Amino acid sequence: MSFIPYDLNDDKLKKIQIEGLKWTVDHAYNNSLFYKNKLDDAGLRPEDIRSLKDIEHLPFTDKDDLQQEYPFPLRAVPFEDIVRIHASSGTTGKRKVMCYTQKDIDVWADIFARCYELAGLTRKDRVQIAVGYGLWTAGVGFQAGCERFGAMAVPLGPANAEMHCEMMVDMGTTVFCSTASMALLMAEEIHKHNLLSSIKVNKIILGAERHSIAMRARIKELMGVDHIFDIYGLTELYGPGTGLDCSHHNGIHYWADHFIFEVLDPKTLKPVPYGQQGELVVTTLSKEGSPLIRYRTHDVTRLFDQKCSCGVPFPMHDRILGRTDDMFIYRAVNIYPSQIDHVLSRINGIGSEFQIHLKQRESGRDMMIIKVELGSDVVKEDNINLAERVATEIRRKILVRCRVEILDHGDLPRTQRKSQRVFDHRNNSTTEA
Ligand code: DLL
Repeated sequence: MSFIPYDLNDDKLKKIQIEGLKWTVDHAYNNSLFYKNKLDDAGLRPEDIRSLKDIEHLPFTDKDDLQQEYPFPLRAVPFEDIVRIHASSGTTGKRKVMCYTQKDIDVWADIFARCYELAGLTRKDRVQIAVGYGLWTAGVGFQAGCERFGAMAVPLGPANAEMHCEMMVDMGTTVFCSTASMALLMAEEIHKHNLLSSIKVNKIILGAERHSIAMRARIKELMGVDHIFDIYGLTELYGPGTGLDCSHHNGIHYWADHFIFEVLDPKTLKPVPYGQQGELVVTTLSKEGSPLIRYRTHDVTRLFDQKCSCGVPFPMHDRILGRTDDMFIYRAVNIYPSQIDHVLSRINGIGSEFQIHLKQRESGRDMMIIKVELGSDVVKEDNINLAERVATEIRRKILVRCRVEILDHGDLPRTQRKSQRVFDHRNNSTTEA
C-alpha cells in the first residue's frame, strides 16, 4: 500500500488546489470572524476566488494575528468538533495555539506516513522518536505518522542521550528522528562510547531547525548512516511532516495537494521566480480547525520547478535557508546566521558548532565575537592562526570584522532541542535572533 499518490499529475494537482482554495476561503469566511473581517477589509468575497492566480488578491495572515486572537486564533469550527490543540511558543508574547478536528489529525498522519514512505522505510523499521511530546507538535506528529505507516514507534521523547543509546541498542532501532542538534549530540555520544558496531540505525530524519552542511556531514560520518532526511514543518501547518527530501536529496518534496506554497519577496510581497530565495507563505486546502490563508512563515527558501528523478509527483522547495526575522544588523551590515555558517562550513580544521555574540564596547562601537570549536579529529594547531583564518574568511565573504575564539571540541553546549546561535548582548539584552 502506498501513501504517496503516484498517479497524481499536474492537471489533477491543479484541480485539487483550486477546489481546495475555494473551499478554504469559503470555510474561513463563513466560520471565522477573524477571516470574515480580513476578507471584508480587502473587499473580497469567497466567490471572487475563481482560479489559482486569484490567491494573489487574498490578504496575508501573520504571527501577530495569531497572538492578538489568543487563545483560539483562526478557529473556524465549533468547539465540539475540536479534538486537540497544539501550541508553539512565540519568541515574544503568547503561544500560537492551533485547533485540530479529527479530519485534520487524520490528514496530518496520512501526509506524515508519506514522509516515512519517501524515506524508504518499511513496516519492519523501528523508529526511535527523540523529539518532545506535549503541546509541541513534534513527538505526536512523528508517532501518529509512524503508526499510520505501520512501522514500530519507540517513543522516547527528549530523554537523555544515555537512555537513547541504551534503547537504540536494545530495541534494534533502524530510524532515528530528532532535531538536528539532538542528532549531533547522539552521534557524538555513540562515537564516544564506541557503540557504532552495536547499533542498527541506517536513517536519520531530522528537522525543526536550520542546520549546516558541515553538521549533517558530521552526523552522517559519526553514525555511519546511509541517509539523513530533512523534514520540514511548523505548528501552524499541522506540525512536522509537511515535506521531506527523497533519497536523491535534491530538495524537499511537499504535499501540494494539501497546501499551496508561495515564495515571495518579503519586502514587496510579490512572488519571486523559481529558484530565487524569498519568504515561504502557506495556504491550506483542507484544514478545518485553524485554516491558513497566506500565512507568512518568515522562513526563507526557494521553489524549484524541475521534476525530481525519483518519480514522486510532488513539487520541491529548497531546505530552509534561514528566517527573515533572524537577520541582525552589525556595523550597518545585515547578516543572517546562515551566511556565517556557510563560511564556517568551508573552513578546514573547525567543527560544525558555533555561536555568535554581539556586544557593545564602551566607545559605543559594536563588536561581534564568533565562537567556534576545533574539529574533533584535528590535532591541536596554532589557535591564533586558525582564528585569524576564520576572521579573514568572514571579512572576505561578509565584509565585516569580527573576533574569533577557538574552543576545544565539545566546549559549546549540545542540546536536545533547537540550538541558539545568536546572542545579542547589546543594550543589555540577550535575545535569540
Ligand atoms: O519545529 C515542527 C517540527 C518538529 C519540524 C520536528 C520538524 C521536526 P515549530 O516549533 O512551530 O514546529 O517551529 C517551526 O521551525 O518555521 C522553521 O523556522 C523551523 N523548522 C522546522 N523544520 C525545519 C527544517 C516545528 N527542516 C519552525 N529546517 C519553522 C529548518 C526548520 N528549519
